[in-house]
Amino acid sequence: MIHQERHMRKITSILALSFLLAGVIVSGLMCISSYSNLYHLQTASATKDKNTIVSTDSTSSTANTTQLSAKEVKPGVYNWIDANNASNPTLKVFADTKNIIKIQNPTDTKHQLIIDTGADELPSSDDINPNGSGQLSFSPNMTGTFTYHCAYHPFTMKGTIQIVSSGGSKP
Ligand SMILES: [Cu+2]
Repeated sequence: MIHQERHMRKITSILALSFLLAGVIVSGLMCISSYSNLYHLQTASATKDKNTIVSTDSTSSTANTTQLSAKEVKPGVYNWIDANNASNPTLKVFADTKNIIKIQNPTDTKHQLIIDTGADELPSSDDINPNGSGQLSFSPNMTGTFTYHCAYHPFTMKGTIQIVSSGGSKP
C-alpha cells in the first residue's frame, strides 16, 4: 500500500514536471513569435522611412531647376535659349545635387539635350518632340566645366555648363 502511494506520488510529480516543461516551451514560442512580429514591424517602418526620403528627394524644392527652350533664330537655325532669352547660355548646376533642366520645344522639329560629361552614358533629355516638352535630370558627383549640345543641331545648339560645388547647402 505504501509502495503504491509512493508510486502515485512519483507519477504526479512527473505529470507536474511535464506541465511545467510544456508551459515553458509554449511561453518560449510565444516570445519568439512576438519578437518576430516586432522584427517585421521594424522592417516595415524602416522601408516606409526609406520611401519617405525618396519622395522628398524627388520634390522640386530640393532640386536645382533650370529652364531651357529651343528657338528657331533664323529659318532652319536653332539655338537653346534660357529664361532671359540668352542664346546658348552658360548653364550652372551643382555637384552632389539633383539638377533638373526643364526644356520647352516650341519649334517644329525635335531636339535632344546632351551634356558632354565624358561619362560612358551621357546625361540626355531623350527626344523632345515638336511643340512638346521634356527634361534632363542629373546628379553629377564631380565639378568642372563641360559642354552641352543638341543631338540634332550640335553646331548651333551648344554651350558651356559649369558644375560647381554645392558648398554643403542646397541652392
Ligand atoms: Cu536641336
